[in-house]
Amino acid sequence: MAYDDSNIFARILRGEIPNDTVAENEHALAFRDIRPQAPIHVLVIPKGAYVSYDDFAANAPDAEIVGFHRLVAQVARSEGLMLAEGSAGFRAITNAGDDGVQEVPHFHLHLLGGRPLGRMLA
Ligand code: IU
Repeated sequence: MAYDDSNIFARILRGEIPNDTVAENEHALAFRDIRPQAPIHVLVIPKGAYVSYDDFAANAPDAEIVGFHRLVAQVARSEGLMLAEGSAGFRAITNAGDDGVQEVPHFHLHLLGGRPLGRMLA
């Protein structure tokens, strides 16, 4: 699927739409989901144009992949979700394509926590 830069997260990255930013680095932006599914629900997106996780993992430069994941860790730490620092846990997921029920076609990782999240896979 070709990347369409009219998607809402591309518009957030261009500063056309406000967002509740949690953290940012050279390669990625983290902001609160507008429809939170848990007390902590942060989306982390790369600044580059990738439709979905597989596109990002296959095509992003190494520095962007590392920068993205370091921002995930930074947010996990600042939100109190790090297991090594006493957190009860969290979930990190990414939806891809129609079967994955991906709503926004710019790769994003959901970081969820702050309550027991239940079993996800039946
Ligand atoms: P997806 O199904 O993994 O693509 O989920 C998209 C998420 O983006 C979903 O949780 C929305 O609540 C969230 N979101 C948002 O935070 N801000 C927006 O303007 C829009 C969607 I549109």
